[in-house]
Amino acid sequence: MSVNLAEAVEKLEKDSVMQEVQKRLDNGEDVLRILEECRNGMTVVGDKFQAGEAFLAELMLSGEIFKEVMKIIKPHMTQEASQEKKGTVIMATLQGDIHDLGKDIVVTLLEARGFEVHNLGVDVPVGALVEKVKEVKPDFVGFSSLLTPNIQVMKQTVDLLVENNLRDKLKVMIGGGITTDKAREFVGADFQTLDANEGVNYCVSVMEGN
Ligand code: B12
Repeated sequence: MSVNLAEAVEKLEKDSVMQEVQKRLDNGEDVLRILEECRNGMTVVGDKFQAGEAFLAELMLSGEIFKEVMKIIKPHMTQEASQEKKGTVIMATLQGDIHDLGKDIVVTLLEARGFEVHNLGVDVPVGALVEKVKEVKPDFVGFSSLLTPNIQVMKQTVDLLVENNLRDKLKVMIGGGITTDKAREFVGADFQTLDANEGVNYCVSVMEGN
């Protein structure tokens, strides 16, 4: 019998989630589809938290389950790793925000498609990001943001890139649960998405001059 993955994540049924993910991997199901279903379950946990119907511990547990899922899914995402370097990307979750699950999916997919990725982690100070841009001169900078106040921090960072004459030399992309096209405009980014693969396709198409 097939298990509803999003529902199992929502109910925090770790064993059932892991068994179902393994079964689907064995059946050759698309890994991004599996991740999307898990993400949908986590969104419900988040909504319940917001409505006061779930505790922080439950939010944390949903994150832990997702990390375990990523552990078994990751080898299936890196198989097609390309030898030729496509471009350089700096990825970060900026200061004030420690959510990293979505960012790390983007990192894995970019690496699998041949990009050199500098993953600066979470809670990254604005100044540190700008210094890293000076050092590695990337083609892209990607911000992952899950907290509303972080939109202001992304804008501050892009403004600082402009002040340092670094903005014209790179593309800025943003993603993560709370980002929208309106947020992209406010931040001054080039691209926004809620889909990791779409972000990677954007980088590929820019590098190919499309
Ligand atoms: C798991 C989780 C946590 C975990 C995080 C674990 C971790 N290591 O990341 C923990 C428990 C630590 C946590 C803490 C908190 N959380 Co939280 N959390 C969540 C939850 C349930 C899931 C987030 C997630 O990982 N989703 C799965 C990933 C895969 O999805 P994703 O990030 O959107 O990424 C996908 C795409 O967006 C895209 N993507 C992501 N980034 C990027 C970047 C680029 C460049 C590109 C191209 C694509 C891309 O790729 C991914 C796959 O397609 C959300 C609920 C929600 N609706 O999102 C709340 C949520 C984000 N949390 C919330 C809150 C309030 C908090 C806390 C403040 C709670 C508290 N009182 O302490 C703290 C904040 C701590 C901090 N300073 O950051 C709120 C934020 C509300 C807001 N609008 O500001 C949410 C929305 C819950 C809610 N509905 O209230 N949280």
